[in-house]
Amino acid sequence: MSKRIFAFLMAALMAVTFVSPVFAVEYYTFTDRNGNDMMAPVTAFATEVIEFTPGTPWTTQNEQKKVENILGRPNYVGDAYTAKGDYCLGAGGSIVLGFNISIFDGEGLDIYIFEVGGTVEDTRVEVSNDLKTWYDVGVAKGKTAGVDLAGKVPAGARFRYVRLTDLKKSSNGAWPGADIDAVSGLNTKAISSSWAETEVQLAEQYGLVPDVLLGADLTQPITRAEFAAVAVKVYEKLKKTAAMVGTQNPFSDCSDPDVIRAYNLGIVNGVGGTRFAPDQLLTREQAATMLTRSFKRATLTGWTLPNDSSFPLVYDMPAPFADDATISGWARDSVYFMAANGIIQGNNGKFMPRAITPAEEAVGYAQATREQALLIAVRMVNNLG
Ligand SMILES: [Ca+2]
Ligand SMILES: [Ca+2]
Repeated sequence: MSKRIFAFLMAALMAVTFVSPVFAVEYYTFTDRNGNDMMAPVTAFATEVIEFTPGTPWTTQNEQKKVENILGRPNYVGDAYTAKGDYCLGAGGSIVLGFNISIFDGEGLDIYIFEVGGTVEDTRVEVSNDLKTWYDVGVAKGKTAGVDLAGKVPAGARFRYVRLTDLKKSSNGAWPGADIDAVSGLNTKAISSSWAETEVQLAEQYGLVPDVLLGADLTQPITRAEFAAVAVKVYEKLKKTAAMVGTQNPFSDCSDPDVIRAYNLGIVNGVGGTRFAPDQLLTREQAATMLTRSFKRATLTGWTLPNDSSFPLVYDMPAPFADDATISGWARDSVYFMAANGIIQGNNGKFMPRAITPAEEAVGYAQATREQALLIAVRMVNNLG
């Protein structure tokens, strides 16, 4: 049994053992060119074509000129002139692919190329994290074949882009050059900023990353629905029990199960009328308020959102933030409760609770990012759990 299969079985075992599975990642399983059983996280396949330059000559077949065929999981079907689902590089052609995860040098192979078709064709594989500096990590032999980054990239480096270049092994026929069905990372981690890396790893270990954020770029702003899912995870971790499936859904614009759970727990409410605005982005003061409610619901017997004022938080008031005057009245108690417990910190003395000016609005000032949300969630569990 390979280590990957073993890890998968362990994950499956833990999923049935614990309320909150630590490894919720789903895997795509396949057999490689040598008959080995392999698996790649389903989030690890290329999601974006950054650029491509067809080779000369290129294929005469319109189906294999569809560059999007290379994205997502392998889906090649058919043979000869009925083939579908692959992209033909053309003789010497190249393509740059983007991923929603970071690929790193882990155990064994790190990137897999799913090459299809009758002729086995080699591809040069390069990796980059900024589309400027590229590292040549070797040749993927045709058919399903992987490359190992070991010794070819700086220690600790991670990559969001892969460039494939056909090596002109077979430049003739209807499909000149390599025919690629899919490309995946095998050793991958969430895209996050270096300052958030420790907490993101802890969030994964603690089971605080909801399914909706698996394979998401964590440097991006977090939506209200995504944040509700994180807030439910925090509640479950602090309460050491699974949240019940929500029974009431008062929202006309959202049926997300985590949002409904969060609503029934009193962690979130709507934005007015029957709207939840699931895709709206969250400000930092809204984030602090929602997660404080997760804490209250998990630890204060009898707490509900409507009777919140009967449950004052007990803490030593820290020094006010420099931008204290811009913190909304409804958020102040939560913000300083979090600050007093070392869960949130200022940046140059400011909390940056929300955007005030149109210019601040325009640049997304004070928007909470996904990794900030996970960082706060981890500190809540560490400091209040
Ligand atoms: Ca490796
Ligand atoms: Ca495909």
